[in-house]
Amino acid sequence: MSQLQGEIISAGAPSSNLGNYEEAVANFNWEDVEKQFSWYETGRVNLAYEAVDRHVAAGKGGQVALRFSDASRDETYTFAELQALSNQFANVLRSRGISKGDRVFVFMPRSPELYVSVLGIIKVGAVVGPLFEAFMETAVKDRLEDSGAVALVTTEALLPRVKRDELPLLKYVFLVGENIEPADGIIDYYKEMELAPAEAEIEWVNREDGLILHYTSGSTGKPKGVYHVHNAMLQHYYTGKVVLDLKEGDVFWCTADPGWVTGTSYGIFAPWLNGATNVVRGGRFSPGDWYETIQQNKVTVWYSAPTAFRMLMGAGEDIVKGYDLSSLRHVLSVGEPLNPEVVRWGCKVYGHRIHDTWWMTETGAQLICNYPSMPLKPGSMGKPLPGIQAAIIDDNGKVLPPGRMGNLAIRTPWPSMMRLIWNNAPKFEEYFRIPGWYISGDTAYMDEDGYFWFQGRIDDVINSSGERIGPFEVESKLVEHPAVAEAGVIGKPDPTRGEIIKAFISLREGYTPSEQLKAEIARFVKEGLSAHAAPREIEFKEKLPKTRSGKIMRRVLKAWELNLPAGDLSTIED
Ligand code: 6R9
Repeated sequence: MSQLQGEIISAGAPSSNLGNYEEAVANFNWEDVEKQFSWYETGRVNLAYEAVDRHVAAGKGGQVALRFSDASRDETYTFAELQALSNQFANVLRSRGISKGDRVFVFMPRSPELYVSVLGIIKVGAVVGPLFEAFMETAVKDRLEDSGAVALVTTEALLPRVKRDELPLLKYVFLVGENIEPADGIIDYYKEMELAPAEAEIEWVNREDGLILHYTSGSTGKPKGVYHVHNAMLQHYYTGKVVLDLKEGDVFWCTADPGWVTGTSYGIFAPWLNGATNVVRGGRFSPGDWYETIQQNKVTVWYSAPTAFRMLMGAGEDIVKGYDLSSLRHVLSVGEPLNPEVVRWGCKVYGHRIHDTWWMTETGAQLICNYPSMPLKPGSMGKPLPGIQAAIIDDNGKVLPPGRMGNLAIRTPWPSMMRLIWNNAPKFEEYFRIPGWYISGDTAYMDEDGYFWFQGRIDDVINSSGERIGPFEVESKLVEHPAVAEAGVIGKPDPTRGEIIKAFISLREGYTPSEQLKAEIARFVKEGLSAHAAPREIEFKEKLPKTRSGKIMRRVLKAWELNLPAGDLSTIED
């Protein structure tokens, strides 16, 4: 067991929304959460209505919903304005016959149009498919093809990455940009918006109807479409209340991009379901710009990731002194293990505990968290959300006692649990192979006080800067390069990014290893798949270790890299 476990930082805010943790757990009831929504009385469900229109109906239409800024724009939108704009986009979609259950993707950098589009798609009952702006041709095509997307919202700059001739089901592209030439299937976003009425009928759906399809990586196969339903709003709302601790008047900033689940569940749904002002900052990471964002918007609640906090720590304490960060009340983290050192630094430099939270694309919302009212153990992910039962179980489903490492598992179901993997029932069932449990793929242990401690992944999934990368997707791209015979990809530990992608490659006949070839291969992945999936390190090998069935043994590559014993080699080829 970790010797870190003894360190405790006392509760920050006993008067937070959750209040006493044990009492909240004992008294918890999801029906009490349901009562917060208008559909508890009306029976009419739509997440977009609850996130936006409900606040307007309650007389809060003039409150600021969105504060957007990037290098060229600085804009503010009230709930009433968001309501009107998302109605307009819903009308644009309807005029093209797009309706309930259709998959409509958004592929663009963070912008007000992105947020308006997501809300409009949900308002017509269609399913949102967010795509990260760094995705290149192959990544975009795989996702649009698998989901059978009928429409896409994108920008002129990103359009060349959409291979429309290979996507027969993709009927419409709504293009955000100036001076757009309408062509077949290409629709001028701004022009249509201008003509569309600002009132729209909301498509009332069932709680179990589709909301969003997030593609994420596993260790094998192509990315999986993780499908969530409107019912997830229960947990988005509740975690927004008790984990983000959102209160009337809060200004919330989630630094994640909506291409990833944190950027939708917490960059869109949780803050707006709670009526908070949502800050969105476009552009790249830079410590000065980030502190400026907090200062300028008077951010009160800030949700980011360990890599970002480590980079801010690397930028030092002096730069912090140049900004007024006194608006901050609550700071949180997600995506990868949060180092105790970073938590201590946060206490010292920001004067705030950084609250780690654990969850996954598949879980839809936070499950294991640190709460403002609970003592914090640096290095621990915290305790299960009230209403959630988490446990460490062995491979047969036996619950293990405190201190024993095993599978981190969650009792099924919970409101924001994924409802299916698109087109892949066997993959979905793998997560539920032990009756009554969801198997996360993470390993952890629970201590005597009920705190959970992350240990690692069971599979080969790579976590670089909090982004999940499937080694198979990268390997598949690598072998498309003419010089590459075989490729094996692993996560190599890295002090800032958690892990970086390292590729072991054997070359085809006629190619000689060189630094130039390494750079060219890395660029090939960057341009074909996405920048975050490109290997930062490449090592050429004569031969890669393989099983007799021809599978590359990443475990052996990892052992090579870390100078560890390679373990059981009984299945190796030679
Ligand atoms: C929300 C999100 C999920 C995987 C998960 C785990 C890792 C997330 C963590 C954490 C340690 C935490 N992870 N939170 N590891 N401590 N607090 O990140 O979703 O992109 O699907 O990644 O990320 O390994 O299984 P997703």
